[in-house]
Amino acid sequence: MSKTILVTGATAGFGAAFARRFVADGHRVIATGRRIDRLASLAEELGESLLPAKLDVTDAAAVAGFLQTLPENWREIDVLINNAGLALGLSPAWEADASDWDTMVATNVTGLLHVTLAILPGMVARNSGIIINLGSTAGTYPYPGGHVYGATKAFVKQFSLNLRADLVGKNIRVTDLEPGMCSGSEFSRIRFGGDEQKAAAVYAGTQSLTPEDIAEAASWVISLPAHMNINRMEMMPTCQATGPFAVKRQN
Ligand code: NDP
Ligand code: 8X3
Repeated sequence: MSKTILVTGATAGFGAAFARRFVADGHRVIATGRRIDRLASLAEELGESLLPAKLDVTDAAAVAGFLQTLPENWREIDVLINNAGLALGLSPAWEADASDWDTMVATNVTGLLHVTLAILPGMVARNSGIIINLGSTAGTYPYPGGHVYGATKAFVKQFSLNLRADLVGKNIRVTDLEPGMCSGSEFSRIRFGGDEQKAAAVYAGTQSLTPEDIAEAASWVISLPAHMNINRMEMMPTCQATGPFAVKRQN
């Protein structure tokens, strides 16, 4: 059955792949983000099943009033994909930029919370809905320079699980989707302030996950019978694994 799906951060990477996949699956997508030109191109590509709408998830007032700005027949959201997010920097914590930390928390944590609160009450009133939050392997496995980014994703994971605690018995599902290394998005370019070489080096010599792989996983989650909740879904490319504990030895 065709669903109405709200995707945050649909101007690039996973978000654009979600939009393409969900429309191909026969759903309607509200594609949001800050770069409206990108959303207009997606609308041109995908036709009337895609509604482009500007939304900065860090703008609390815009998020709170967002549903009311949509055409009336687009306001009942069946599926929310909380995808907008970013990492900034990879230097050790003591060399980090406080404003980068603030932006990551404002987007990955506060923004995700506000969007959830704008959409969840309608789902509860209809006793129907699916929320997929973009967590990350970084929310479980620490790595040097991952400090605040990983911590925001750990928050997303626990928030997802806690939402289910509130929603037990209701027909509303919540999944924390936790990809590992994934190329083909703007993630590393944004992390390294636009430095293409540094970004490319992250994926050199790997066959990383792709945004289409992540969309495949989300498409499956959405297609499941209503009584099945996937709590967490962690995925990595076969070239990646969790390593041993780091041990710093004295000489
Ligand atoms: P991209 O950088 O390609 O896409 C990020 C998207 O988030 C863009 O569409 C951007 O849109 C949007 N965004 C950023 N800030 C805001 C904001 N304030 N308001 C609204 N939208 C915003 O990254 P990915 O596609 O790789 O990442 C998508 C999600 O997946 C993120 O949450 C990321 O943390 C997570 N993730 C990524 C992994 C990876 O390896 N790539 C692995 C695991 C998780 P715009 O700038 O136009 O607003
Ligand atoms: C993105 C994956 O390992 O680059 O969440 O942090 S990682």
